[in-house]
Amino acid sequence: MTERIVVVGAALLDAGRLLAARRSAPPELAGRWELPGGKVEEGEAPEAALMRELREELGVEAETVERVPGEWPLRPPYVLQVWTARLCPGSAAPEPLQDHDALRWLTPTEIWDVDWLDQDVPAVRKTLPKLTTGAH
Ligand code: 9L3
Ligand code: MG
Repeated sequence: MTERIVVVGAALLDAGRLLAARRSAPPELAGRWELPGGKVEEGEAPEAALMRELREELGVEAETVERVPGEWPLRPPYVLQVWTARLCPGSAAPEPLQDHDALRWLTPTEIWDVDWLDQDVPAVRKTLPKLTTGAH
């Protein structure tokens, strides 16, 4: 039986822009851009995991808005699930505290200016309509 481990990613939206984070590790992923997040821990709800990851990695308080439908394969046994999210009122601005060395808020026309991880591309594509309609 193959164990399946969910990795959660955030499409963090603010003022019609999407936050992209550049990974600093591991070496094979460093320099590529991703939707920030990480592995769901045992017994943890996916949305709680995402809030925890955003706090640890970016120093922000955020809340999920809705699941981006779909699930994308990562290196087995991992699969990627994505939620749109927004900063809570009073949250600090995101900073690359851990695992990232740069952040960018991308407008819809800038979305493909960064070198997204291959595995994040379908999720980013699916998130794009939520940006252009301003719904978040
Ligand atoms: N991963 C891919 N896309 C993402 C995220 C958050 C993670 N948007 C991949 C990279 C790692 C694995 O999932 O191989 C676990 O992620 P992390 O815990 O290193 O962030
Ligand atoms: Mg991570």
